[in-house]
Amino acid sequence: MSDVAAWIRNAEKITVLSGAGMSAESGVPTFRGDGGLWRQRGALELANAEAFERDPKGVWAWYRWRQDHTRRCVPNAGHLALAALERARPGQVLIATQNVDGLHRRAGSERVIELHGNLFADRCTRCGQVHPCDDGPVTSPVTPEDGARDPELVRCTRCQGLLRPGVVWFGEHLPAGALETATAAAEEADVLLVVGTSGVVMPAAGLARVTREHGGRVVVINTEHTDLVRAGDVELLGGAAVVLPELVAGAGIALA
Ligand code: BJW
Ligand code: ZN
Repeated sequence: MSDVAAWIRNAEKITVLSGAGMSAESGVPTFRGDGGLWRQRGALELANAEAFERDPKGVWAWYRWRQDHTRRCVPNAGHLALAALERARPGQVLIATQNVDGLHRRAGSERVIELHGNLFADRCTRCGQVHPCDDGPVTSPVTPEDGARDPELVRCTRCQGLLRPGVVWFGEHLPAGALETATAAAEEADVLLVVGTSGVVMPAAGLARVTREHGGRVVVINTEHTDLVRAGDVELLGGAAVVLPELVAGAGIALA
């Protein structure tokens, strides 16, 4: 831990790759493992284009629930520590997140690349128009227990096309420019913090290799060991909301 804090203190560029475990202590469920179930259906069963084509209402029910649930979640001490790090080192920190929950920005981080889109940016399947939905009231339209009610299918105000969640499903391209910006940041990074991801989804998981190949240090922070860890990396086992504040404070940066 003290070595890593010293690397952070001395780094000119710090990049963060975050995954679902980053928000676990905020109460946002992860995808894989015990947390990834909704109405007895696996998250990955629902988070894909085929499921949406087959059963748009069923998939929307899950996403409306997630929108509603996520609005009630607040950034945890890990998100806040990364925001403090960026405030202390403006222009030197970039977060490439696989998360669609918006919690890094709500914590105050500004240089955030959302590799897998955003939960609150519904998009038209026909014309691509984005319909932001992040300022609505918390309405509890559907809960996991509420199996009977289905959400309304919303249509685009411009072309009447069906709206879909503004996220990236398997087989779909990442948002324009997102991977390029994240890759450049991984190349430049003196330190890459890989936080709370199982590291099985490409191309995000490949960013760790990019940093290693360019001579940067890779620090993997996770509650469990993952196959992302390679010789020369440092693995810090623990929750993101515990490890990140310790690390940032250890680098001499005030958290508040
Ligand atoms: C804690 C903790 C705590 C718990 N503290 N830690 C190369 C090789 C092979 C396949 C591919 C390849 N390139 C592309 C592919 C295909 C595919 C892919 O990767 N497949 C593999 C699975 C085999 N990739 C794609 O399709 C991507 N698109 C693409 O590459 O486009 C290019 C292209 C397109 C078309 C033609 C040709 C090229 C798109 C990937 C989209 C992923 N989408 C999802 C759903 C998003 C929508 C939504 O939110 O609903 O993204 S899937 C899901 O997995 C979600 C996540 O962002 C992503 C990663 O999951 P993550 O974040 O790692 O979560 P978990 O749950 O897996 O892990 C949580 C971790 O936290 C665990 O390790 C815990 O231990 C830990 N943890 N509590 C710290 N408190
Ligand atoms: Zn449209």
